[in-house]
Amino acid sequence: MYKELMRKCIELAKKSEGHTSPNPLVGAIIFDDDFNIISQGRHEKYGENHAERNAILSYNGDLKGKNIIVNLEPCSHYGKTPPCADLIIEKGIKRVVLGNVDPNPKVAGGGIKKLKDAGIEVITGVLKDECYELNEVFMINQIHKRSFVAIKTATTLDGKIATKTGSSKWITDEVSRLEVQKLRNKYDAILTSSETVIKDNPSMTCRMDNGRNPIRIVLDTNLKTYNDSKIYDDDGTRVIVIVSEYIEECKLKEYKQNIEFIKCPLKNGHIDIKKALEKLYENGIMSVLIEAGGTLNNAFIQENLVDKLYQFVAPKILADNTGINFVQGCDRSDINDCNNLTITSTKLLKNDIMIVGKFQRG
Ligand code: AOF
Ligand code: ZN
Repeated sequence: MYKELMRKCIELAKKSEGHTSPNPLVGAIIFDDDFNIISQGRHEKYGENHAERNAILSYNGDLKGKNIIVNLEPCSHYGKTPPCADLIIEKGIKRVVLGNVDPNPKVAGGGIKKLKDAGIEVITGVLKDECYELNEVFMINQIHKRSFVAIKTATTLDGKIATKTGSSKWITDEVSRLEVQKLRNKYDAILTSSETVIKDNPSMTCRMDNGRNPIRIVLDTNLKTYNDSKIYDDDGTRVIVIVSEYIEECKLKEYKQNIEFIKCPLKNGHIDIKKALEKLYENGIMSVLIEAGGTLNNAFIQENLVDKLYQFVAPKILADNTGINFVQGCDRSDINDCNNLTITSTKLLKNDIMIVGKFQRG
């Protein structure tokens, strides 16, 4: 029964996708000993009430002797709101069931300790893997102090993303493309290359109902993208262009006012992508979805900077030697040199397959 309720907490929390960063997705449900749901709440938006507080405050009656289930340990610190653990104790709740311990050093077991010291029963680890996956971005941010990085690609069955002339519209169908919109809604930022901006002139916005635009990031070492590229439209969304540390100030001034420039050291004549990611994390970007071509995808993969791959595969075979691969740039003759992933899910969409894989990354 706890598992069933935890699944509901996860679904509840997911409704806030795209709105809580850098904070976690959290859902909380209050229930009685017969597992009847009394109240529920979620963390709706960054800076607002935590899930437990919303679940507690949306019920007017007495909560003495009731139970609460939540995917993340209740907090014990004074942040934007007072500690949720204190409120749970104050309301006389007798049992707290949770998924993950909070890795945030301000909490890190402190919430559990507070509850236990007050005589409350605490059950931990319910659906802990599913709860961790829900907050994979927050977990990586807190544990490794870096951004979570994913690649999204749309390929033919033979792994091509375009013909040599750049013809790529459309490989996958509209159902796959809607899934991409959901990803854009979920990630803090979309990152692409100057080549993709020049070739495809993408807008990289989220056109899903009730969606929100991700921050748009372009890697443009020598600033060769056009100022009137759609990606630079001033629509109130942050736009960041990462350029060489040697770029002249006067060149930056030729571009639109809404663009934030970040100067970055180079490595072999290109932006040092590891350093670029560090700078993005310093700039508050907790998760990055790379939507670019084979060369940039490969650069990130070979430097072991990717956590996750979303590959949309269409039932098409391009069968052209000169077509562009979704990762390219290596010269390998030994099959043992492959980059390996673990497939975490596959989903048959209308005509296409969505493959989600994880890379081994510290
Ligand atoms: C949330 N929502 O439902 C829970 C959180 O910035 P603050 O003061 O709101 O505190 C954020 C921290 O509180 C967050 O990093 C996490 O450790 C803890 N729990 N946060 O935003 C919630 N339960
Ligand atoms: Zn809290």
